[in-house]
Amino acid sequence: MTDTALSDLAARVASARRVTVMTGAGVSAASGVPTFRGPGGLWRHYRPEDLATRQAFARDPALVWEWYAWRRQTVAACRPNPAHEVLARWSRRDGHTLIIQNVDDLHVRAGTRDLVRLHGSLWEMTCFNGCERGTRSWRDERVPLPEMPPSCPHCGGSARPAVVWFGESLDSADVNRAFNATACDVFLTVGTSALVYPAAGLVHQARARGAFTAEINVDETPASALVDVSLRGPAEEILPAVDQLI
Ligand code: BJW
Repeated sequence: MTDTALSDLAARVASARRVTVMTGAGVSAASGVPTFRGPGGLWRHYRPEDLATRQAFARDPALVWEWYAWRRQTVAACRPNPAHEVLARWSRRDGHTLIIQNVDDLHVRAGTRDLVRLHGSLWEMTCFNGCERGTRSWRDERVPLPEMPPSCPHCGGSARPAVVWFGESLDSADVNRAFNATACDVFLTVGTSALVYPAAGLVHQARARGAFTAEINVDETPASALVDVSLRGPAEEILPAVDQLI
């Protein structure tokens, strides 16, 4: 990463009318939240693709809830880091949209305004059986959960985390908002492996619609070759550096 790349990105963000940022698990890594993939990304010997599905939950709800309970406990002890804080400040500017894949709520706790949440929240639940009242999510921030696995307060069936698993559709209103936000001057993708769709397709959309595209990541991703500038390094250092130059 060069100083020129940093100052180029800062100048683009400063002069843009519309800036869209999309984050992934890497933005919370410095807060102590494990990422999904890469070193330390596995829980026991399971991959997210083995646990984050409706089929996995139907097969073994206790196992899947054990994973979520462990993650809730981990996240409860974490605090937003400088990357969340910069993005929270930027969210107060007109024309700024933050799209998040993270379910840890650290962007919310940093004070971000008006974000587009693609994959739900660890702190909300719905009814796994889809009972009428349980299709609307409810918030439960208790750590540890008093009942494992937890049940739906409406029908007594299984409760599930209100997150989007593989093979499930994202909320169409959120997808529309995210798609609309790809009509921007600058599209910046931060701390995501750019492997999971439809989120991973947004940077392609933004580029096709004429945005200047940039990536911040400690490693190369499938988006690296596509974007106009790829800044290699930790989000919690690069975002404050860009912010200082604005
Ligand atoms: C740092 C750093 C630091 C570390 N600083 N960086 C098109 C093509 C192919 C497949 C599909 C497709 N369309 C749909 C699919 C299927 C599927 C999919 O994408 N599969 C791929 C794996 C191939 N998608 C879906 O099923 C989606 N649904 C859907 O499309 O519905 C329509 C449909 C239905 C039926 C059939 C077909 C279509 C739903 C996807 C839901 C994803 N859910 C999860 C779990 C959420 C709940 C939970 O948390 O438990 O979301 S999976 C997991 O991956 C989580 C994340 O949000 C998501 C993305 O991961 P992320 O955030 O990028 O994290 P990592 O760990 O992968 O990467 C971290 C990065 O940070 C790394 O690059 C590090 O280098 C970096 N990093 N420290 C900066 N300090």
